[in-house]
Amino acid sequence: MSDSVQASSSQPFSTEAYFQSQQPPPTLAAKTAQVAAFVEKWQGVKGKRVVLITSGGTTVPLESNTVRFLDNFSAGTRGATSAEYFLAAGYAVVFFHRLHSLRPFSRHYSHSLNPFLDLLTIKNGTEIGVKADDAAGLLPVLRAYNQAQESGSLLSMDFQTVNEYLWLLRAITREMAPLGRRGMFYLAAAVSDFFLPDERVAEHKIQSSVGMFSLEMDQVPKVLRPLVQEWIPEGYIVSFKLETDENLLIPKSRAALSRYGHQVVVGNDLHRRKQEVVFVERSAKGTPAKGAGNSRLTGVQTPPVMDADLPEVEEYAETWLKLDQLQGSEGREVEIEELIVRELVLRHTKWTQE
Ligand code: PAZ
Repeated sequence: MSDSVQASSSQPFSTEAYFQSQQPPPTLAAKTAQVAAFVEKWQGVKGKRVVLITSGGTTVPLESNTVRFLDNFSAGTRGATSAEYFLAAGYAVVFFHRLHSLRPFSRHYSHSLNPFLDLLTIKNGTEIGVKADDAAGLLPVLRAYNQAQESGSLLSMDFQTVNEYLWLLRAITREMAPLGRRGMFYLAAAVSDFFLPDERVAEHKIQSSVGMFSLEMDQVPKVLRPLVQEWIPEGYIVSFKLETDENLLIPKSRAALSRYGHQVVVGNDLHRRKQEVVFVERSAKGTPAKGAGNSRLTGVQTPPVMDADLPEVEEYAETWLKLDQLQGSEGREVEIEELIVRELVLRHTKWTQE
């Protein structure tokens, strides 16, 4: 299919035009109410911090009775793993994830890598137990899972299409806005850059009799801009930048930071993402970006910008987190998400105290 896919060169949708023209998902009201109740519960707990984690990839359906859709590689490992570390750090977590992608706790026993039936034994012909070798590893996972269930500190909510993702993201972030600086937004989902507007989605399965099939897609609006400036003006916002060309990682991460004016971009290379990431931030001395992209800092409203319009930025700080630098110093297996979350919690604490 990739040979026949090409992006449209027409003007991209603004966020406003997108929400005016594309249908909301039928679950919007019910899911928004769930988030509202979750936020209300935790807002009443003094000092409790709440993080929204977006996780997994979005789909772009080609038919409304969907047989075929475009997808991406993300399994949701980053989001599901990070959720566990945020819970352990005392956060309440809204885990906004792609349907059927990895989830906190159960990720350790995914059907393909570690099927849970392999952990079980039958005792006395009728009772089920856990194999002794596996019980030690299962115990802390089960304890943490039970703790999250009992305290109600994990709210899981799914999306599938990019349209569902966008509508729900706006609704969830707006509900979380009253948390002010106690809210963190950890945007690790791999969101499609292109979509098919409702009016160009075929109703029924596209027939092979159409002959050659070509697809013209529109650009998904860059919602990070209104998210930072309007939906959650006080939240601590962490976006992720994925690249496959390592030379682009830092410049593109800086450009995102400069353009949207949020707090951190975590850059990662597709193949090295489980071993290392880079935090790109404004350095203490750093001069905020001039013109477009810094309106969160200056209160100035600016129009959308294209790559060519990127503002000049003077100072950034880059911090690499690399598993191989630990060289076994922790004496146990460490996941990169533990380091990411540890660093972010420190920064968020500072942010809430400022
Ligand atoms: O889900 P996963 O663990 O397989 O991958 C995580 C990731 C690479 C999708 C995430 O770290 C990320 O970079 N998300 C943003 C992707 C983007 O630039 O749109």
